Amino acid sequence: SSIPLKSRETWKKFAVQKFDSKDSFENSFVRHVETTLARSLYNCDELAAYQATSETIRDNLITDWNKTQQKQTAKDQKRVYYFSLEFLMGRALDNALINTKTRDLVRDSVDDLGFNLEDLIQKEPDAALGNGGLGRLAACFVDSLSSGEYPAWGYGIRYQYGIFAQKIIDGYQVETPDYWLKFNNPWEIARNEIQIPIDFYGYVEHTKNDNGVKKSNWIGGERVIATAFDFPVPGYDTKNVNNLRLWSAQPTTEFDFAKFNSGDYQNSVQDQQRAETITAVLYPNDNFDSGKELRLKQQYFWVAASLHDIIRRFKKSKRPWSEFTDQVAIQLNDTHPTIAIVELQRILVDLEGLPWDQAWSIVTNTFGYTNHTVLPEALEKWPVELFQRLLPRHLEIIYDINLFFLQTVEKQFPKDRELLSRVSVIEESQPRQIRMAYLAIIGSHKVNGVAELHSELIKTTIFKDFVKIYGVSKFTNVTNGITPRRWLKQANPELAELIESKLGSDAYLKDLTLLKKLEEYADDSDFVKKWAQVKTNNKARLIGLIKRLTNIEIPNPEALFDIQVKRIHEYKRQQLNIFGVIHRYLQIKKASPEERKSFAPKVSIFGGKSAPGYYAAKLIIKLINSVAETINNDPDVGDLLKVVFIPDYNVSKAEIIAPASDLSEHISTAGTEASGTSNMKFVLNGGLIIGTVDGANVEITREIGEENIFLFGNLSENVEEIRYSHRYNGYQLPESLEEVISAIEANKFGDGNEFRQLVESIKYHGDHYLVGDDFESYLKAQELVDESFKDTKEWVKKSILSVANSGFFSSDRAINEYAEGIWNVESINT
Ligand code: T68
Repeated sequence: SSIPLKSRETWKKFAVQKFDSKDSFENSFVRHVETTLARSLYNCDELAAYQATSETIRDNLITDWNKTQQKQTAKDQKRVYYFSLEFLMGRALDNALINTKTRDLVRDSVDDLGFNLEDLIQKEPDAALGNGGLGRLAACFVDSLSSGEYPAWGYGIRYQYGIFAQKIIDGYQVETPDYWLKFNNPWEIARNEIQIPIDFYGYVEHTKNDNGVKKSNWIGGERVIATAFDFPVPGYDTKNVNNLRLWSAQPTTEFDFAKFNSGDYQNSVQDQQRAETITAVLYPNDNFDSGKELRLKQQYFWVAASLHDIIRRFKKSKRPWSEFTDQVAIQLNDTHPTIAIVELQRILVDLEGLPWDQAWSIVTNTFGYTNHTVLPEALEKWPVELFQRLLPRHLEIIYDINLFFLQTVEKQFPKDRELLSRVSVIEESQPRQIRMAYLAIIGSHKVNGVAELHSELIKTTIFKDFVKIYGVSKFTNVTNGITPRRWLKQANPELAELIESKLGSDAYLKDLTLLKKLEEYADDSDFVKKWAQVKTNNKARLIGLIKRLTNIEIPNPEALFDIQVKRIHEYKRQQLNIFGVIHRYLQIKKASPEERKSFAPKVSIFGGKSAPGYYAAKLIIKLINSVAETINNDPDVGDLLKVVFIPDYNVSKAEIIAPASDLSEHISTAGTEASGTSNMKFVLNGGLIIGTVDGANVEITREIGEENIFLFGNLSENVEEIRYSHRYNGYQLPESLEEVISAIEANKFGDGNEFRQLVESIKYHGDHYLVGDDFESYLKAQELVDESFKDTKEWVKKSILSVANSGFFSSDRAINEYAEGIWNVESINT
């Protein structure tokens, strides 16, 4: 479908020009207002101006996107495909302005046109197609893949509803739908011409070919169409623009004529409509597997469409199948896309006619699997019966994969029946279940955890047997990272500017280790003063957000801002934090007016969503709000303590919150938080951390120095024996925590009865998350924080040194490690 040579000169004459001046920007802006939006200068509000601005930027991105794809096709090197059921992208406009370095020009231009850029940026709804860390990691990774000029695509689902919007009503979380596509979305390109049929249900036909070789053929029973939406992903300071392709489900245009002719028109149309429900809504659970049929349908739909696309691209190159793994690397973001392993094996064996072993070697060399959790309730399992109905041929293939795997294990460890049943992909439970993590390990050439401690833990706990079988080299670590473009330059422009003034350029945004040079200024009093001023300004910005969202006034911007924002989960222990706040409150109440003067003023800030069906997490939200209500209205407390719950925590709010912390909390029970990434965001923005020895906190400590972090609590190696001891020897909560619980029970924070379950799980039901065991140590660490904060100069010095040594936590570094150690892929310019 390419244009004949004789016409190409004409094309080239009119090749699209990118805007590169105020004139050319304004020209394009007005054209988009008048044509794309069909409006005029008499009828252009901020939303329209946001859209015309975005359309203009988008034109530039698409121009570069096209060239990038041509260049990558011409070079024909190995590509990476990042499969993720979640991409928590947030807003696109500001990020595109920063990455393409057009922000100043665009600010001046929209000013000319009668608008304020900051206001236009706020008009964009977040693309919130993810739950938390896992989805945001995928978003940081596609930014780094583009910035590092890797030939890479992201593949996911274009949900019509992202993570729900959270309202707080009477202190309770109330979920409302996030219909983010209400207005035209300038950041997506609908590829309606791409229509991939995806089948479900049906049955398998077993036949033999002319040579007597067995053949299997899946006849699907229900068909939907996958259509593509492309999101251009611009790299920083490069013309490289990669593609994020998200799939949307459509009904087939074929009609059920049997039903139609039998007079059942209504039902035959309704069946078609059901197709759209597949990509309607993101499942709102973080670190939890709910096992719903529609979720499995989402997974297969997305994975089958993506593989179809990848194989079509591969076939264009006319290479033999033996070269597939020189061309394609696929990374599985958690087990959610594990069915891709089975689907590729099915395509190669059933449709392409490859022998099983050859197909299986292609499959295993193609995939890499990233694990994000050790929590048992989060490990995916699917009932065999469900697979039998929904994907009958895939079930057969899983049985065969498992059979061949168990045969090799049997050879290696003869007569160890226990081992065979432990590592079998099929769990012989009632009902029988398929263990997706085991399938992912067996079908991949590398398995990685997301922080050092976590990667060690998976080798010694949940995947121990597989280390014995495959050897330790199959298991590796890639510590998570975050993109400094969004999380420093975009979120904290003042700090970025101050840093640039000392480093002499913005090169640190591509090589974050250059921040190291800031160490030289940790004692420079002028620099220290400016550094502190930036923090104060960012706190003022957050005070404004809090006032707008909650109507709570923060009277004292000098107070210590202590922040915990992340999904609400018992393992993340927001309950420990709020109990600490209550303890502080009780101390203030007990103190005389004279003694009260010695308390350091503090603002305790929370934010985060609970899964809609997670009762305990919802109770924690209610408790935080009830405590806030009491404390904020107690005249004895005054400015000494304020408690805030910021509703609807999301990416765009995180951009305001992360730069404003003095202290942030990363206090999971040791061994439960695989990595954490907000810890990295807060450190990079000059906040100090209070945390447990868990996830990436360990490496943060190593990088920034233990004198710059407030660690506390039991170590992960002791957690199991403590739990065991709780169960068999009983346990006693510390006095300090008993006092806190008594205050709750005495209705000091609304009806104490309401929080009974929360209290009882700690007091009587084993205290699984070790809140009691870590409480005193937590209070001690908080005392050290108070002490430390009094010495402003020392505190700011810690802040500067932390930022200077946080370069390791760039997602650019993480992506380079994946590229070299797992994908064997090179940047396009090497
Ligand atoms: C997070 N996992 C980890 N899961 O909890 C966090 N789960 O420690 C880590 O830093 C981050 O991944 C990135 O590696 C999640 O966010 C989910 O959101 C999730 C979603 C669906 C099902 C299970």
